[in-house]
Amino acid sequence: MKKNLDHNDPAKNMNTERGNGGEPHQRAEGDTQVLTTQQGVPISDNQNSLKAGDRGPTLLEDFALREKITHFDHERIPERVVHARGSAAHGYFELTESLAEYTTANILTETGKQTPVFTRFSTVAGNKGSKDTPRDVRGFSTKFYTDEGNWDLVANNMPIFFIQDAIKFPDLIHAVKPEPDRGFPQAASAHDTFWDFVSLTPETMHNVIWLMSDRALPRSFSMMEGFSIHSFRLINKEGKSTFVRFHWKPVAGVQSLIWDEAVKVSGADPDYNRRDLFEAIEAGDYPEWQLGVQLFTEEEADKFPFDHLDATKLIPEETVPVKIIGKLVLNRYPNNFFAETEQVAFCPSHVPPGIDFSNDPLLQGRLFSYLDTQLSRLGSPNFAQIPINAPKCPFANNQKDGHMQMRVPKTRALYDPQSLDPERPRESEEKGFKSFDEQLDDGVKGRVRAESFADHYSQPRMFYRSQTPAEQAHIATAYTFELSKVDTPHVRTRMLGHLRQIDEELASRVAKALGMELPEPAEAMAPVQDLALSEPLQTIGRTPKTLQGRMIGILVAEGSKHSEIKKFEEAAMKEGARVKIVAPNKEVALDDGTRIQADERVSGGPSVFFDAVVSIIMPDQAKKMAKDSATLDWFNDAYVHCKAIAYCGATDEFILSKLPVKKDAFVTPLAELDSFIDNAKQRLWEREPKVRDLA
Ligand code: HDE
Repeated sequence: MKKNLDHNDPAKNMNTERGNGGEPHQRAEGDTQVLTTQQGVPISDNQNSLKAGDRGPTLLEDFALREKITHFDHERIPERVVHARGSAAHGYFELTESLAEYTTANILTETGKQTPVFTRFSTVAGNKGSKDTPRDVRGFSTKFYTDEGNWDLVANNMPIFFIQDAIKFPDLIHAVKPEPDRGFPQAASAHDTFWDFVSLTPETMHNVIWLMSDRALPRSFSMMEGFSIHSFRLINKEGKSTFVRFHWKPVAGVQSLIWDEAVKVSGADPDYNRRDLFEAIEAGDYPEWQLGVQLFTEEEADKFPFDHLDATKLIPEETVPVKIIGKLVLNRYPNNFFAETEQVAFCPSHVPPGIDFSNDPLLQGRLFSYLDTQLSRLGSPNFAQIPINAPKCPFANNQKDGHMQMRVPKTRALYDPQSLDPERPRESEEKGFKSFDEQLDDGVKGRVRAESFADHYSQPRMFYRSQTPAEQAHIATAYTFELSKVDTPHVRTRMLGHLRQIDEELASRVAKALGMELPEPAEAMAPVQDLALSEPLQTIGRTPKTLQGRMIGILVAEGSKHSEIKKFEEAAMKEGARVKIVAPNKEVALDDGTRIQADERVSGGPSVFFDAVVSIIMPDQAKKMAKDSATLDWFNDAYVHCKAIAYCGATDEFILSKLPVKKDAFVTPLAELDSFIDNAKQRLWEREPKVRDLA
């Protein structure tokens, strides 16, 4: 008898409309136009419950009502304990350089092949409903549906982590989450418990300084780097191992918000990054990254002035260059947020044959945690069968039963070895995953921390000193802001002691801005080294001159010149920017009689939404708008956020003249269209110290 293994093959159950796996045993939604119950019974009235008489009691027998309400009552599942707020997209990965010399994994050896992927970006500390723009680390997880099983590259947008050993993770997270007695602050590290913990845990200093940097405020998901952090292993045909660290490099370059902007964005649009991802994909402006690898041998690693198994250390690109091997393109927004973005389950232990783990003690703890937390979050060991989690290659095993089992194996023999069913799957020595034959030292069992993990200050020092002056000012200002929210004096003092080990000038700036005396430097467990500076750690210095992924706001009003608006729209879009029209009303009539619909009203579309702004308004309108604080903020904010502004005569006369806006190289009349377009590709950082009190 032919055995039916179809249910093991999600490819055969693919819902073609969505292309991301369907529901194996149900007709796809949309097959019928008639509303039905879960049992498929057609519903005649979805507006009124069943009652005894017009004004009588509702009847318990109304199964349609009970089923609908019961399902609704159970719609929520627990959110992720960390990285709860996330946004995701489908896309593909294409390998451009084969790593066949280093690994057998098909995904890293078959050039030109496109593998489907699902990528989820997240903040770490905030709840699922929190804002997109807190000062926080961002998650960057990618599930590659390879033909040898799923590979999850569960990365962050910073190349190092706060702690060296997984046993400290619950402490770190308890410290950063809202304080348990008061339930605030939400999605913020600026409070006593976080700074208490980190100031007592010097290994956190490197990630903390990244958290104080502009990297913690990404302008867009498509403008973030991603890092595996840990070293993994690649294993080749001969069983030889090479260490690897994975890097995502955004084609749009790394760009960030200014803190004041992030604060205002979070009020005006808590979904700022999510909306940007959605709108970019809708517009065909697909976010894209290069995949890079740092490859090194055990012998090379032995020469690094740090231990690569320590997740608080990055490997400078000058020490091990990043080799670009492929590209990631996100080109399809999920159809359903819950089914896909919420239910996706990433796990760093999902690797195909040819990729293996290192002994990084943080990674080792992660290999346990993700499956464990997902069992409680998704409620059943069968969550791997949810379409977004199921592999797209054939899969088969003897696992059975459990809540929400979707598979219906037709066999007597769900065990191994067995001799009753010759068609059941067997292990394969040739194809199967094998761990690297690592020769282990005969160490002594113990709760230990390697001495090679002891240097906590040299790399944060290297990071700070590698930044541009504007970035250094942002870092000092961020420490000042965060520590000003700490009420316990000894916690602030202890932090200043650490900053003295990182950089004396940084410590003095922060102490001065806080109005505090500098304490003795913290004790260093290992000598602090002056490591070579590394330019790729900068962001501002490396902003690409492009409008790709950027958004231009054009302010218009009744009677604005249509031809002028079109000129700016066309010039911006030609260079890859998206454009939004902002006006005092939702609809306006332009000078040629055309009625247009504004994307935003001025009060709902503040200039923090845009990378550069243009104002094309007639004098009567400008006079009126100059009385509106939202309009004044629109220009003032664009100016203090160092953006390019193109203005018309009326804007200049009635609005800019009322504001402390100085005509610098980035504040230009409409006639200078070309220089506006050029300026819109970056910010005028020289303006910043003139408009903001930086530490
Ligand atoms: Fe995670 N982390 N993590 N983490 N992590 C989770 O798994 C954990 C760490 C990262 O979009 C959880 O399914 C431990 C480093 C991302 O769904 C949980 C430790 C890095 C995401 C968990 C770390 C990450 C998570 C919570 C220290 C960067 C979101 C929900 C040993 C390389 C994945 C879940 C998504 C999620 C545990 C440290 C990245 C609790 C124990 C380092 C991007 O299992």
